Parts: sequence; structure tokens; C-alpha cells
Amino acid sequence: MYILSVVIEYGKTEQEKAILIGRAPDSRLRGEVEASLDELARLSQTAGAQVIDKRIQTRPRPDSSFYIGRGLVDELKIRLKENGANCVIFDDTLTPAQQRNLEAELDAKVIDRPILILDIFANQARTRAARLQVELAQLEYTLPRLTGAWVHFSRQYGRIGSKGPGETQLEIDRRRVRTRISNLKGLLKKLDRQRSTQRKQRQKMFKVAMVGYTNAGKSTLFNLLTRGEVTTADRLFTTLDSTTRQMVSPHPVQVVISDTVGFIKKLPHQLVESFKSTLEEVSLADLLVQVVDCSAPDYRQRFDQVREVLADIGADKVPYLLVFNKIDANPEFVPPPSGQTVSFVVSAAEKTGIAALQTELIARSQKRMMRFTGQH
Ligand SMILES: Nc1nc2c(ncn2[C@@H]2O[C@H](COP(=O)(O)OP(=O)(O)OP(=O)(O)O)[C@@H](O)[C@H]2O)c(=O)[nH]1
Ligand SMILES: [Mg+2]
Repeated sequence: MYILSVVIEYGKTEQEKAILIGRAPDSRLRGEVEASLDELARLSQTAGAQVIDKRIQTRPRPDSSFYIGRGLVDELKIRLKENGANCVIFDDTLTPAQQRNLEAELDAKVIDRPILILDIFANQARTRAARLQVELAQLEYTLPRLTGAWVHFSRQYGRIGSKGPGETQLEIDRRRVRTRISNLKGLLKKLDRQRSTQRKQRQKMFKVAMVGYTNAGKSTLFNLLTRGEVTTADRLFTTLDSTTRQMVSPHPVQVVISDTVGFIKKLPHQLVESFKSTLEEVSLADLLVQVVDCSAPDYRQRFDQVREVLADIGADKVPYLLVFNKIDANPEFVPPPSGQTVSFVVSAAEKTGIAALQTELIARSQKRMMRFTGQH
């Protein structure tokens, strides 16, 4: 069941019909905002909503009451009615007041980018750790907003409250949310201890972590390098946990590779925070393989956004190499000069360019091993 579906009588679900809204601080930035709205559309579809329209408003600053201007609010009311739409999704973070005012004025569900991403994570989390981490992030995001008439977390509420699914956020008592937050933190701490025992066993190995924007092909490449069986799919946030496996190699090397959750623009801070232990596979790595989808027109911005999240988790100083993936989908691509950083151009789907990458990983692990044995 998608969280974005409205639960209606008799337990049937009705698909959200959504209008997407972006804001360009000035008209020169409209192109960038359009690309961002395309991504928001993809996120919305992943969450189960049907996108029926997109609007970009140019204004230097968001309106403090409605985020958008009064004129667009009135226009939206009409557009929603005309199209039988019941949901408006904003490509930004709304303040609790903006969210409340818009919902009252539009008589529709109002969702912002962090909520959408949190919903997708909640929907796709499969492992226990991922589920607990998402729930924690959702509650941390919700807590300061408990005054709004929100209904998105009905599934979560069902778990927290006593009335079962479908009760609204207004009915939830802050105290119970706080209690649940502290329970979740306790449960996650226990899982952390297990993880750190496993990490200790890998201490002497050369640790490589795949990082990159969501859907860049990290898991596909990971499976190739390790003969792993991590699920891959053409959708956002397929991987929400870390998997570590030994690299396949003709030489006797001890290289372990971790595949982990992908990043995205404006990744909610609460998610980064609660996924910190999953992401320790990244911050404690000896080397990062930063996978870049070179068929994405905005691959440079995505690269920058990944670097930002890496800084946020304290992994921006870890040495990294660049892997431009999906060259089959953009054969004209020429990698930009990357200074000291070694880069590779590959197609994980067609298994081209992989041997050179493997050789580099082996060479780096051997170099480290020599340093290690030289010191002791
Ligand atoms: N054309 C092309 N598609 C690829 C290539 N590598 C991966 N893909 C496809 O891209 C999609 C995403 O691949 P994944 O390996 O799941 O990507 P990921 O980076 O792990 O994504 P998340 O776990 O969702 O963050 C899948 O449909 C893959 O088949 C490639 O080299 N070329
Ligand atoms: Mg993946």
C-alpha cells in the first residue's frame, strides 16, 4: 500500500492526482527548476501519485503564509477542481504554517519534498534497520509539525497510536511520539552494536564503499564486482541498507565492498541523521567509488549534491575515485578533467570498462597492505 494513497471507505485506495509546484528565485533559473520538477515528478510517481500538471512560479522569496503568491493559490483552487486533483506537491521544504494555510485554503493534501522522500523511504524500506531509521526520521520531521492537519502518516500512526490506521496526526499526542522516538533510538543502538562487531572483523581489509546519486547504477556495479545479488531497478531509492561483500579477484587480496543508500538533492536532514549508522560504511571506508550516471544531463549538479551529503556525514575527506557509468546510454560522453582524482568510464549494464576499475582497486589495496605490513 502506498502511503500517498488516500484511504477511503471500505478500505479501497484512491490514487493521488497531484499538481507539482516549483519556485525559481529569478527567471534565469527556470531551466534548473524545470529539471528539478522532472525529478519531483519521478519521486511522486514512485510514491504512487499521478502527476497531472506542473507549475513554476518566479519570485525572489517564498511568501511567508503560502510559499507561493496569492494569485497562484487562487489559480490552483480552480485547477484542482477542473482536474479532479486532490494533492499539491512542492519542490521545497514548507514551514508548518505554510503547509497548514495551503491545506486549509486549497482543501487538498499539501506535501513538500522532504515528506515525499520520507514517504518513499518508508514504503521501500525492507530491512529492520532501514524501517526503524525511516520511522525515526519521519517522527523527527513530524514532531515540530504536530499542530497541522496532516494525514500522510496514517500508517505510521497506526503503529504508534492505539486507534489503528487512518487516524489523523491531530489525534496524536506529542508525548507518545517522543516516547516512540526514544524507543527507536534504543533499538537502533542495539543494531549498531551488532554492526560494529561485524566491522571489527573487517578492520584489516581494504574497505571500499559505493556512493552516488540514487539510480546511478551503484548496486549493478556492486553486483558485478562482488558477484552479489543486491536488488537493482530503474526506480529511485531501491537500496536503503548497506550490504558488504568481498570483491571477486584473481589475486589474493582482501577487499570488501559496501553498497549503500543513494543520495538526492535536498535529502531531508532527519534522514541523513537517522541513517548515519548505515552510512558509516561510507565514512569508515578506505576508498569511495563515486558512481556518476553520465547519461543524466545534470550529472555535475548531482555530483555536487553527493559531495554535500558526504560532507554532512563526515566522509568528504575519504579518498575517492570517479566512475562514470551508463556510457552505453551516452556514448558521446567525455569525462571532464578531474585533477588528481582517477576516473573510469564504464557501463555496468554492458559490463564494459570494469576490468580497469578492478585493477585499480586491487592496486590500491595492495599499496595499503604494503604500508600496513611495513609499519608492523
Ligand atoms: N543503460 C544503463 N543502465 C544501467 C547501467 N547500470 C545500471 N543501469 C540501470 O540503472 C537502473 C538503476 O540501477 P541500480 O544499480 O539499481 O542503481 P542504484 O545506484 O543502486 O540506485 P538506488 O539503489 O535506487 O540508489 C537499473 O535499471 C539498472 O539496470 C548502465 O551501465 N547502463
Ligand atoms: Mg542500489
